[in-house]
Amino acid sequence: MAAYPDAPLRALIFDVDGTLAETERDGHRVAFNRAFAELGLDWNWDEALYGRLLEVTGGKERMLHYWRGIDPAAARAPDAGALVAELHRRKTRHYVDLVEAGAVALRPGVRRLLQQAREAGLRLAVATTTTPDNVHALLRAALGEASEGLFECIGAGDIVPRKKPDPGIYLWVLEQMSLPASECLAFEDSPAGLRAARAAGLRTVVTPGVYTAAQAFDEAWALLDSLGEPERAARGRVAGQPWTGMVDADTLQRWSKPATSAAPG
Ligand code: XBP
Ligand code: MG
Repeated sequence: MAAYPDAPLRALIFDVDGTLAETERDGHRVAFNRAFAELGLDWNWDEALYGRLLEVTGGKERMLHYWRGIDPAAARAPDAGALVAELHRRKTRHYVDLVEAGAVALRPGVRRLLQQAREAGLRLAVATTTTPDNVHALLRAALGEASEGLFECIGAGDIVPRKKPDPGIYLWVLEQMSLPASECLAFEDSPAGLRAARAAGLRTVVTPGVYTAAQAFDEAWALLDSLGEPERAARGRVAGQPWTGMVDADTLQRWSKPATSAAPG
């Protein structure tokens, strides 16, 4: 839109947790608690506490942050990193089990938009802080065989040294795809994700979820309650204008053209 008036839209880059699916409350949180119990820790992350801990992105980073809060000396001991790594290995296994058992579903409009975007010739990628195993498990469970080759690039986890809000994961994906940020759109659900995408130069569609609905997203290019389905339109604003409808490949292309920059159709 106004920011990149002449750039064609070539690719969509999706965050995973909170954006493709509501994975945090019934997936990641439960998996962390199972790992804590397995190793005999009395840590228990209830829904409210977990919401606060989400400000720290990355599971290992989140655990270390929590541990430093309740027992700073132990969290700084030489073997602390090894315990966090072991907890995280177990947590990933539990998360994959939960996802395979159907604990999380795709958010409204996600499957539809992914399919339509591919049919329309848009390239698709993932940029997430979560572990690659988790991404593959979610895509397999939610999309089955259709997930194979759907995303040409999956940027995930420790492939970059710093997690969101650092832009590193988005910059890595753009480099892999040999695309400038001006020809791509990012999809996010959180303030940290939006900051990362914006710092990489990406216009961003934000669909806040259960943990981020009350947060501010002033920098979002579009802010919508979902991507919308035929029977349940998305609502929100696009480029500062109120908007209601269903986000599909045609809509995104139209929004990207200068003629519509004043009034998203
Ligand atoms: C998601 C996260 C992740 C998951 C945990 O952030 O913060 O850390 O909660 O995943 P975003 P791991 O959606 O902004 O990418 O335990 O695999 O790190
Ligand atoms: Mg997210």
